[in-house]
Amino acid sequence: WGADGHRTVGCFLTPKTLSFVQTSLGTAFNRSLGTAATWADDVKNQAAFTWSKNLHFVDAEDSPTTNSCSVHELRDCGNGVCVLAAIANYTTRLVTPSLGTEQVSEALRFLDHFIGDLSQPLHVEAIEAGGNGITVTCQGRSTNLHAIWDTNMLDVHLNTSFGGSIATYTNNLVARIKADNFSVPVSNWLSCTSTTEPFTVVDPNPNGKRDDDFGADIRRDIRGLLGLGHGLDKRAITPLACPLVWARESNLFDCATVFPVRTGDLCTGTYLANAIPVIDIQIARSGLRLATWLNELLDP
Ligand code: DCM
Ligand code: DCM
Ligand code: DCM
Ligand code: ZN
Ligand code: ZN
Repeated sequence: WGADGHRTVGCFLTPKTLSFVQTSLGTAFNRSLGTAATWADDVKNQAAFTWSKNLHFVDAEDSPTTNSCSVHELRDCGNGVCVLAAIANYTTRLVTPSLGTEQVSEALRFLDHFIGDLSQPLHVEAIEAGGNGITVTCQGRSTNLHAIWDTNMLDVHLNTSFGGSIATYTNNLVARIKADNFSVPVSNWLSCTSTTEPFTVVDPNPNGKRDDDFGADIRRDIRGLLGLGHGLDKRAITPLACPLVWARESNLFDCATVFPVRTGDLCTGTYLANAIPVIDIQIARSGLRLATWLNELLDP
């Protein structure tokens, strides 16, 4: 769902950031973060990019069906192959010009996409591969829980309230951001935006455990352990504090909204009605956070 949200981003970039972004993406991506946001999904099944497939999510090993939600950097991304480590990796690569313009542009496309993915609650959940294995009904058709959160409920929402127009929807989200018209004040969305603050091991989580409670083996050397997979593994990635904060926020919706009471057709009635405010705030929030992240990196 990132592509839709990231049409809102252009409005919040500073002139300097916007100029960098437009040049870096180039005409191949319409000089637009909205257009470029789908690239990472387009390439992940191509042989040259299969290594990136598991960077789109973090398999949080919690238990949303018993109302226990949590994300732990070390438990859930201990091997460094997850969306949290990917955001850290591409944040660094975006501001490393020595990599060359193509790699910097690729880093921007990945960040554009992964900050959107992180806002989808089922991209921060391990159960049944983020709900891909849970069969549900949507508008009379059999599909899976992950797919309706990625696509189908948003499509129904667009058709029902915005004439099927993504532009109308994103303009509405931008207006609501500017009017501070969401259940959580917009200023709170930006309480954690540092692009450099590292994740620290002594990291209290909602269950009162610490992230360093997950085994001596993974306690030894976080920096060394959290290198990305495949050909990237020689480079240590320092995981960042703020993407973990955003991940926990997403993941809490698994307990509050995604997993409870899943009966009947989920793309209508109460389930959809409960999902819509989550979809709206998560898409709006990820767009504004991406813009803020890019401004901090490219126009500090
Ligand atoms: N947009 C808007 N109002 C703004 C800024 C942008 O309606 N103040 C729209 C124009 C594009 C989309 O948001 O449809 C994002 O633009 P871009 O393609 O530059 O990402
Ligand atoms: N996905 C996820 N968590 C997993 C596996 C997959 O969030 N453990 C996401 C990635 C895609 C979607 O589910 O958005 C479909 O995955 P795939 O294309 O790998 O079937
Ligand atoms: N790559 C990446 N992140 C890194 C290192 C590399 O995404 N930290 C990507 C860039 C190339 C591929 O992996 O697409 C191989 O890069 P290299 O030959 O520099 O290892
Ligand atoms: Zn994705
Ligand atoms: Zn998905």
